[in-house]
Amino acid sequence: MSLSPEQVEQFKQDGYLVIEDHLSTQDCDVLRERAFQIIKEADMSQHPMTTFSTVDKDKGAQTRTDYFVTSGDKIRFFFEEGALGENGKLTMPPIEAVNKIGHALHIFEPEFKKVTFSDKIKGIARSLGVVKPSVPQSMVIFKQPKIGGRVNPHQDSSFLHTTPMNLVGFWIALEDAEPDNACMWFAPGTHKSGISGRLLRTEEDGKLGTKFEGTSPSTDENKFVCAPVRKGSLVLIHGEVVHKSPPNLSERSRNIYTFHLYDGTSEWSKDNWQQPTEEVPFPFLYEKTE
Ligand SMILES: O=C(O)CCC(=O)C(=O)O
Repeated sequence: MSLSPEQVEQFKQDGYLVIEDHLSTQDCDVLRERAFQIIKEADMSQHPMTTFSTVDKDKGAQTRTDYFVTSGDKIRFFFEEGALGENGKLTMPPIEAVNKIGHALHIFEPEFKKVTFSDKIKGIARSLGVVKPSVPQSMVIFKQPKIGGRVNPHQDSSFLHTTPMNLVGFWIALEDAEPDNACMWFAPGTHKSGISGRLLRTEEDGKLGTKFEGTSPSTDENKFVCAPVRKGSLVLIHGEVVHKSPPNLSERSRNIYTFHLYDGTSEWSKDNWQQPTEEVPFPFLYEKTE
């Protein structure tokens, strides 16, 4: 239930690590089915993407910002740009249009909680020397057929920043992820030179917002290697490694479940877009004494 010294070394060297057969096919299907069920059960009529259109653009934009910035302790839905018509409304059923669900599946959804707080994950966190692994967020990313949007090169610690930085992404393929259906690409070694920018939470005149300070990583395209993985594989993503995924132009989806953890002995930045709330503090996988 832990990483071998070679795996730990590989992770330190490359900034990512593929672990095959982390979940069984059945486990993956349970998570996928539940994710689709959550969408089916949701009342989308009140979603900012569906309630606001051209009528009041400013109000609509602010509502969408609020919806995102306050989503850390909730289960919310974010749509593919390619699923929106000119009036800002969905042109297809939500189940085909959702880009991701976030960000508290690991809190409110038992199946996702079980996978996040499993002994295997605890063992991996221990192997990486995490003293007090704290889980700020989780997501299902659907990468829908044909319209699954591009994810530009980025470093996760730009968005979920701690001092010192020690964020790790746990990315689990719920379906095979291959070059044709937009598997992940990593630039090995780029985690060794810090982050190039940060997304900051802002508040002006009582209005929440975000701004990006610094730049996006300018990593040479030739440095990226693709990381095709089979359904059930877990990929560990160092918070500072530059990674991306292309649009999914294929006929098949590429569903994944991901969550992040950081060492709770470090400081969660007060200007991160996501903040723990009194009702839902960031849970720990274990405390050192366990
Ligand atoms: O799954 C993807 O395409 C992107 C995921 C990602 O970049 C992340 O979890 O940081």
